[in-house]
Amino acid sequence: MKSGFVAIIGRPNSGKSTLLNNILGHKVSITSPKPQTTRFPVKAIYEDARGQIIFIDTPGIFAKVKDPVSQVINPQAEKTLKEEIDVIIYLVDHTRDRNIEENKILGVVRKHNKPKILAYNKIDIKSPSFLPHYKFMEEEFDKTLSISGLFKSNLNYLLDAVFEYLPKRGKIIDNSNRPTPLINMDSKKFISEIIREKAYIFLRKELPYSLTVIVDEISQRENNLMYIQARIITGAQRYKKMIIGEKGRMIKEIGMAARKELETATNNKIFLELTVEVNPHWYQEFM
Ligand SMILES: Nc1nc2c(ncn2[C@@H]2O[C@H](COP(=O)(O)OP(=O)(O)OP(=O)(O)O)[C@@H](O)[C@H]2O)c(=O)[nH]1
Ligand SMILES: [Mg+2]
Repeated sequence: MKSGFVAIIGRPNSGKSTLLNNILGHKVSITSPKPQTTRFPVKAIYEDARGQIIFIDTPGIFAKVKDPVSQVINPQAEKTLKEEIDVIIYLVDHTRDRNIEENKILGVVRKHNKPKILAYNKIDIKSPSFLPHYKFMEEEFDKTLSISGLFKSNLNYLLDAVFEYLPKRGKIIDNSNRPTPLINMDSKKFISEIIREKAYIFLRKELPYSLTVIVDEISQRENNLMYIQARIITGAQRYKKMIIGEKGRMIKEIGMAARKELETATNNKIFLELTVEVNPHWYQEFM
């Protein structure tokens, strides 16, 4: 059999987390239409008759590193590539033109002498397409594929390519007793991510970058009821107001969407107590 570590890298919003979830057939990494959704490398196991892959979904590398969130998450993606990686999947969103971000990532990838797969993602979208602007990259990669992570097109070819380049080796992680393919998240962290995802989806543009979510308690109550207590922590009073929304409508919407998804995932009834707190140093303390 074969096994190894496979990093998925690419610009923010190129579809890395969507791809990982759809390869696994299991949601492990949150996704949203806003860039910089993933904040830390998410590791998860894929397995079939050919062997075992430990996928690492990385935060998209951002060109501007002035804001505190990018300062924390940018180095994480680069650090992942310094760890032991057997294959790199570089996702390109062909619907957006090349820019400084893309150059930065290409620079990071170039330093690696491991097998590299270039995957043009979102091929379900025909126009706009900047594919010709990326063609020059193909010669630096061992293989080039076109995929749609969202619609699961050509993911089998992507997996074939990954297995082709993985070394012959036994299982890296014993997954016989694992409830999920996720490696580096416990249930508190996973639930906080689901809540953060809903905040990304419902809140206006800049706001998601100014918050984090902490789950303080998960307890099993009678009649299949799971009680979850969580806090959204944000940097300023005015953000708190926006997160709560008029007559509490926004926080209610975020909470309801998170609860529904968690109920489906756990097959439990869920009571989610969600509050909002201000802490100007949240990114130092909680990221
Ligand atoms: N049409 C189309 N949309 C896609 C595809 N893959 C992802 N998307 C959308 O692109 C957006 C970003 O997807 P994510 O998976 O969150 O992207 P990401 O690369 O993980 O982003 P960061 O974590 O911010 O770096 C979401 O709105 C996805 O639904 C695809 O194959 N086709
Ligand atoms: Mg992501």
